[in-house]
Amino acid sequence: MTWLNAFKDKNIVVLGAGMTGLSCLRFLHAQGLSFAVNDSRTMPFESANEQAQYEQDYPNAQFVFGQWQQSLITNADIIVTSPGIDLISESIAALISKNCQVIGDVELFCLVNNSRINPMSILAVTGSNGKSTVVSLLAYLAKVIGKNAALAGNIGEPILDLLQPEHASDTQRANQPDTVIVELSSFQLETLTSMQAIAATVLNLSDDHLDRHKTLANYQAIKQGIYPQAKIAVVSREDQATNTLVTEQETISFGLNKPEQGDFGLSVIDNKQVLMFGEQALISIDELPLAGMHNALNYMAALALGNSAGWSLSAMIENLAGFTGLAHRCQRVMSEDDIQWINDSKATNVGATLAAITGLATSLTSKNKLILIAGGDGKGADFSPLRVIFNREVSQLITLGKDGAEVANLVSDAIQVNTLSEAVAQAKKIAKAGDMVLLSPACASIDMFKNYQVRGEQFITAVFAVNVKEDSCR
Ligand code: UMA
Ligand code: ADP
Repeated sequence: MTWLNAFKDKNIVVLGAGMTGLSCLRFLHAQGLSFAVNDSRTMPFESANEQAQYEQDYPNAQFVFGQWQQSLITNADIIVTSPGIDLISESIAALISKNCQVIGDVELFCLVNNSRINPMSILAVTGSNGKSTVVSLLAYLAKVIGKNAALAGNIGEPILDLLQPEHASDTQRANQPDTVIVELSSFQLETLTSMQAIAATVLNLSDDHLDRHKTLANYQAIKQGIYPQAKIAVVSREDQATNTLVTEQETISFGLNKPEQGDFGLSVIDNKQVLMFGEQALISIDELPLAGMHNALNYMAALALGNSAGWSLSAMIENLAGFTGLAHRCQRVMSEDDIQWINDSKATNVGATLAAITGLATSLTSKNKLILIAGGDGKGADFSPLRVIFNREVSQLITLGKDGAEVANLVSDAIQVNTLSEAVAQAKKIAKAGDMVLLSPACASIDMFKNYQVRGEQFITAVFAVNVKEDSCR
């Protein structure tokens, strides 16, 4: 209960009224605490009616919208902030007093969880790419092998929603999961210091969110903030930059070469690439639905995390093939034109697009072309790591969006278009049967779409439209 004592009679301000802010509101309300919710947007709710409903349901909360409220923030003892708010930005940094405790929702979860008699165990995942795939795979494995685990964090499930209040009944407590599989973004890690995970990993690192974190070194340091109190650090042998700060704890490593005892890796057995745990052969990767070496690494990271939690390795291996992946990640779009249309809209950074091209180009014969649609909001990233692979593997680059011109400059003959449907129509003109058209933007979608899902769905619709048009011309 120490955390609750530290919160009682304090000026608590929740910053942001999005998914995170509202989960903080529900949690603080359930503890009987009073607090304010400040959002710089005038109407963060869908409508005035929704706001009125919140005001009625949460009388212990004061809602202040439209600007950062100076008096509120300056007088706060505790600020619980949302990940999308850049606390270093000048508009807010100057308002926060030196004595104020600034925490994120995941930190609040950990403060509470650490103080409980039976805390939930935590498996924590970060990295520039593959987080959602790995945590979803882990959640799938947990379910099929009968573990009581829940998925939370950046994947879209605010973690505080998993906590039962202090006064919860035994039945309510019994419904609580015993393990949390948490996906953490760099934004969430910035305000997190108290997490005591059973195992934690930084899957990989490539330029991302540099518009906020400024330098790759700073971004790397923030990502590695996942390790300090983890019992086991699950580390990549493919990218030393992911684990320069791992010091004292036990480690399990994963990588594409032959592993040491206790680590995960690959070995060629009877001409097949086989997942290995030390000397033990686990499963051939051609039996697994998620293709590409990046997914081989994702499988290993998930197995290492599950293994750290004491889950049976053989039970996980038996069920590995049952997980068929998430939408908008190198997903085939059904069409009848014999062109392979691939939706990788979730490739919102350079590393993801590199992985997609590397993984998919190997499946094309020398006669087939790869046509790539890329561009969007680059978030300050350096696109130059894509130059070599674009020039080697991509027959035609088509670009769009805010940073489309910068992406186009990587090759000599890119076509620049204004809309995604134009990009698809251009690709359709060029592609022949057997060719592949890949949407893998290396950029965020927010310059043109609500989110990457909408971008992916519009791609699917556009592919469908060019196929229908073709049919009606026959
Ligand atoms: N807001 C302000 N001022 C600002 C910025 C935001 O008032 O300067 C307000 C907005 O008006 C809005 C609220 O803050 O009302 C939104 O807060 P938020 O941006 O933190 O978003 P949430 O809805 O709380 O969702 C967050 C994560 N969003 C971000 O990190 C941007 C979600 O990740 C996450 O799923 C959710 O918490 C639950 O944990 C999304 C994401 O895009 C998917 N993550 C990035 C990524 O994956 O690359 C990091
Ligand atoms: P995240 O949650 O970190 O954004 P996702 O699993 O949603 O990761 O995948 C995002 C993008 O990264 C997709 O385009 C996917 O194909 C690609 N990807 C997945 N795993 C990896 C990996 N280990 N390395 C590089 N790219 C990856």
